[in-house]
Amino acid sequence: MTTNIEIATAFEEMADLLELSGENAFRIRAYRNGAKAIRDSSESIAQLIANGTDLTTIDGIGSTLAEKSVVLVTTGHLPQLEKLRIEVPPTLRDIMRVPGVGAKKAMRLFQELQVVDLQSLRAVCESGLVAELKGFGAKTQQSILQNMEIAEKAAHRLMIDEADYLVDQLRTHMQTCSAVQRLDFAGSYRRGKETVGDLDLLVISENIAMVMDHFGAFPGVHEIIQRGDTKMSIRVTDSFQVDLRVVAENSWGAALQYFTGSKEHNVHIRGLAKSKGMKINEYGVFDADDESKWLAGTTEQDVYAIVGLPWVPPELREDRGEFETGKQSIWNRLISLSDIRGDLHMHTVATDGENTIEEMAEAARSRGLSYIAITDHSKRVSMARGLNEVAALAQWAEIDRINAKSDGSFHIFKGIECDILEDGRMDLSDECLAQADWVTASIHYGQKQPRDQITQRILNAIENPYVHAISHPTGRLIGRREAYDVDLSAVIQAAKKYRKCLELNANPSRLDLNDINTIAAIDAGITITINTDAHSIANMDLMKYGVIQARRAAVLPENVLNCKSLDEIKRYLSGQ
Ligand code: DGT
Ligand code: CA
Ligand code: CA
Ligand code: ZN
Repeated sequence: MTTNIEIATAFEEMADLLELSGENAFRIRAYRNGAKAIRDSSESIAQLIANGTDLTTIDGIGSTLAEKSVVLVTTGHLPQLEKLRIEVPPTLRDIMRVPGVGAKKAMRLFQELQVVDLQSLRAVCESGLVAELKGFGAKTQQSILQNMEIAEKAAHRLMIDEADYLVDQLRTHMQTCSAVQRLDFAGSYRRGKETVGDLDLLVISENIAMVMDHFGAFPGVHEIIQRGDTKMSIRVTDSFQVDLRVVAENSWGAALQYFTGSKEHNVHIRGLAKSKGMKINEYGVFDADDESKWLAGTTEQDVYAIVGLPWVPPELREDRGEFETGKQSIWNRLISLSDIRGDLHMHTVATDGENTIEEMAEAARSRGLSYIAITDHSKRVSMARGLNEVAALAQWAEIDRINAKSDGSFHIFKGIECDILEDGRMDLSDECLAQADWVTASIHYGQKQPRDQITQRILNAIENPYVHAISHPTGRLIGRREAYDVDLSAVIQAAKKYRKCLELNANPSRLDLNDINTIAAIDAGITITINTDAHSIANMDLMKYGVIQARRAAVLPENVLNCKSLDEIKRYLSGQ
């Protein structure tokens, strides 16, 4: 049966190819919205079609997409897509994704320089042909070359939420195989890395053939790459690989440890084992002098214990100090999702969000939180209809009214995501900001300014007495846009001095700060915030990705402002 991922992928490709062929924006958006609705749907579209359900009842799906979904599910083909693929090389999609290129430029590169993929784009840039194209120039050529590197790296890695989605699908599928005794995902996914190069699935089973047959029958399979004695690899979607390894019960811990990695962590642990006269591999821990002597391997705990280590949380396995005894005592207190008590960055219908203040509050409450801050954009962000002083004050008055009706167990803080203007001033007046409970400052414009200027803008914001935190301290979009050129250690020092927070944005395509930056912030003694920056109720579920990133930096609840209870944060914000 056709999976939701397959339908969504087809519509996303339609949208891209239509954009390349210059189709109108309205039609393109319909495909993108539809793809997203289908990807996010918890129900199987194919099943709904089989039941005769009218797909247009799903938000985001109109009659055209409903019709096309039926065609795709019943015939396995989408004729319009196949026609488009002949007119426009599908590999041009990679080119339009290169920041600064886009659909129009991609099409011109194709028509005028016969560029069809990233490889040929690199070639024409390096030979200087792009610089000579009208409307391109040497500067564009240079920036394409730089940005291509980001795009090439991103092309074959999934962001953590995409990996999560695929893991759920694979888990559900593999669990229906009676030969599977136990399964888990190892590799970078288990370590919580922000992007994942491939998935590493481990299974205990005594019937390898049956497990492999079942794996090969995963509905999302594009290709079976190889099938060996204990290892099998498949390709799902265009380019993403999943490795399966079937292991024996008494090797489970050793295999899980080995394939979770990282490589650096494993090199270190192998050295440690060697120094103790042992040998460690994916089958177990053995006596170095007599390799037939199996010493451990059933559980990960056993493997670590025999080399004299406590069990290491997977997120910390990067050989960044996890072998130093001094650091190990805090591991049982690493932050987890249940430590988060509130969310201090989110948007409503007043700017570019999809839900009202009350809807956001209710959604937060139902997720077990005791407070939120509403932080809509300020006026400079005109694209999102940012609030001016009058509108901000009106919103805060509304929040006062909503809070007044509450029983006090949940609180909405009056906040604003105030823009740091290109010249370094705050977008809203101090008189206005002084009336907010919570001011988080962000850069949205002038992101390409030189290092000194960007850094100075953020320092100005930190020094402003009404600002509590910096949102988007790096501004990166994973796989799409590099961080701005900011001196983050200067920002960290200033945040420390003025006792301001830096935000670890939990959105999986942002996650500013990254793991290394988070470590630096925590080491400097900064309190961070972990916020979803939700633009809808559904976005509130992204909090877990921020927490995973924080765990990679060994963050404890006391390092995070929004782990404070409602009473504690009220006291903190009132300066007591
Ligand atoms: P990824 O997939 O690029 O996001 O990163 P990982 O860490 O998942 O890397 P991957 O899938 O190549 O391998 C998973 C783990 O298995 C890796 O962290 C260490 C271990 N591993 C894989 N291949 C080898 C190998 O040839 N030698 C050693 N020592 N370890 C390996
Ligand atoms: Ca992997
Ligand atoms: Ca792998
Ligand atoms: Zn925001």
